[in-house]
Amino acid sequence: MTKFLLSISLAALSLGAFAQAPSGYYTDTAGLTGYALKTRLHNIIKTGHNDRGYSQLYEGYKTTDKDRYYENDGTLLDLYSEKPNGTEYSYSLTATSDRCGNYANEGDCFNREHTVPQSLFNSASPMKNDILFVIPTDGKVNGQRGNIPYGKVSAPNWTSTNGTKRGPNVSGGYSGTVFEPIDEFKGDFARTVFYFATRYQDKIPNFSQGNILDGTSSRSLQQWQVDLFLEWHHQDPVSQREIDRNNAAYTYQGNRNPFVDHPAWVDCIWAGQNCGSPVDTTPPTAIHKIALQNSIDLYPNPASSSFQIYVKEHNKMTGLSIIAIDGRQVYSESNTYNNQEPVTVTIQSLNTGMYFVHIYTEQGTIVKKLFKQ
Ligand SMILES: [Ca+2]
Ligand SMILES: [Ca+2]
Repeated sequence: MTKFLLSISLAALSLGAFAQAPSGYYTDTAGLTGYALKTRLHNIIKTGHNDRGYSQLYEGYKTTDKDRYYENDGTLLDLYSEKPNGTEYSYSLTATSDRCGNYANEGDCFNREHTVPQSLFNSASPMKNDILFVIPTDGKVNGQRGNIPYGKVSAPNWTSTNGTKRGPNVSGGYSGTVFEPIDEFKGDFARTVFYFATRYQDKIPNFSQGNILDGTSSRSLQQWQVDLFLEWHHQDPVSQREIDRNNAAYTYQGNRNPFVDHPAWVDCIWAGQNCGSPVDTTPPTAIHKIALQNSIDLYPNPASSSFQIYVKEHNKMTGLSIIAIDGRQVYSESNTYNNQEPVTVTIQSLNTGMYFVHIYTEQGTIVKKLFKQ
């Protein structure tokens, strides 16, 4: 009856570009809480981790750290120099001349920043080469940080052009000098350090602790760092950038940051809260609704000719419909969907504007806004 020539096809994963956590990646985590959950995650993310070496990081960054969110121009997205509401100097991901090298000023070159300093593990592999916590940043800003912890600064003794600060810590529990990223990326750094604390929990007792680590395989981080990163984790939730980066890193080195995939696990492990989410099967609660909403991603959005629906491992899609802003249903479909592949929906025939995509799943209906351009 509908004239709209929409079609749904199950697109094959092409070169892993649309990779997501494969079904079963987080197997045997159900029912685990606290450090038992952390240890299970440790074993999961250690398995399949393929150390690509140090020089390959620059190749990896071409897929993990491309700016598709701010300038959206395919240059490097550097968390130490990005101005979310302004223009900053730009680095090419392909020109080797933009890689440090010597620098005198911000904007001269970028290099590889160990968010947990490599001095703590004596620059040993695979830590030194792990793209999930070794990120590309401006050389000058990286140098100003050195190997000090992240923390909160109120009286900076140095500030970068995007507002990243260095100075005495005021977050409590530590009185030394710390480094504070901008608000936009505070949660990103928190989840990155939580990844490190989980991936390397077996080695941490043998590392230098550096006012960051606590020498244990359980909590792994000093309490003041836990308190700080829990705050930043809540203040700055997981962004599309982090989801995309996690997928690209998985393609690059074969493991994932579980705290980008399941933010509630941060609370369950380090705060003793939220352990029911996202595999909670109890009646809907606010947390369950958020988990349900987060179990589906729709990308790209806005979309011109087609978009894709990604279903995460704890849910299963059973159908969808698209509703125009005046309430007309312009498409509906049900099918047997394979969770391991994104569902591609062709929308070339739709007029530009906003639509509501109703995605039916085994755990309930999810409504997402879609902008056709
Ligand atoms: Ca910018
Ligand atoms: Ca963020």
